[in-house]
Amino acid sequence: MSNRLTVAIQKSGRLASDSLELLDKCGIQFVQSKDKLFWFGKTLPVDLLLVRDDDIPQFLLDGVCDIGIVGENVADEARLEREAEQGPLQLPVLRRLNYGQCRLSIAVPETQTYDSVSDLNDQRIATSYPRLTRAFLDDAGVNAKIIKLSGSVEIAPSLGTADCIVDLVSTGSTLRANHLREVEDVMDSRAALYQSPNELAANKQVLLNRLLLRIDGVLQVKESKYVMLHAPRSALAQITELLPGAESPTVLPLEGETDRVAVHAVCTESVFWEHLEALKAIGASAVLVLPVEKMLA
Ligand code: PRT
Ligand code: ZN
Repeated sequence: MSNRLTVAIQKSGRLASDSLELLDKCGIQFVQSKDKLFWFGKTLPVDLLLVRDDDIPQFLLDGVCDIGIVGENVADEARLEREAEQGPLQLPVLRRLNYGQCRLSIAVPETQTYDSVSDLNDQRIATSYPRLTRAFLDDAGVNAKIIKLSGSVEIAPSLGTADCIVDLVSTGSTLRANHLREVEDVMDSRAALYQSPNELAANKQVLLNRLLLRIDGVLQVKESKYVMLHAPRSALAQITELLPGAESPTVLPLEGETDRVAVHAVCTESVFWEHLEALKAIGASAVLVLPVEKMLA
């Protein structure tokens, strides 16, 4: 049995480069094969499968890969589809990631009046996410006809093949261009790291835990900043409170000063200009905000 961990990610598309970058930042380098389907991990026993995003949930459920990165929208739809055939299934989420954010929304033609979800009764709804849509409608007690389309869902109302749609939205410009208006949020989604429900061998579990620690470090680092400043000793408590996401900063003496000290802290949440202005207002000076390269909690 292989002692290498197999990770499936999208080969090309919206999640591809962010997923590769995440693994790269975790220190995994790959030998890229010519067919670009399987990449061998050089620096850790972690190999990559590069596939269409729609295949990733199946690969996880069938144990073709150990872990995989895919949008929650795709994972949930696939799980519901499989559950309809086989009954309840597990597709454990290991980490929600900080990219691929979007929402699955119901949109109606701009000219159509819409007061509440009950207006969808007896409507024809085009979507690539029939299971998620059905679950939402069932919860809302709505009885509508779902038309499954595999792409170009947004043009269905103008073609007359549907009355409204359920589709992914990020900026909203596709809806606007098609004279559609968002009226309900079916789900919020982002890329997530999933684990196959198949049990992992102990040595692979050790490897996975190691990888997860690195992923946590990478996710933390994105927001984290190292902040250095000078401050009156008397304002230390207030200063610590103003530093976003910082715990017990390092306090150092300043040569030749008795009531001013240097404060160093790792802020794990975004540091904005407003934070710096507030720090200055209570006596901080020489404030420096530095990026953090790597972090291991
Ligand atoms: O080839 P493959 O099957 O692997 O890729 P794909 O074409 O099926 O997927 P891809 O790469 O388009 O999207 C992969 C994942 O990215 C999705 O499953 C979501 O989890 C996530 N994601 C984030 C999005 C969007 N944002 C998004 N805006 N996926 C699709 N869109 C589309 C949406 O369908 C609509 O057509 O973008 C359009 C709307 O965008 P706005 O900005 O105009 O609102
Ligand atoms: Zn796809």
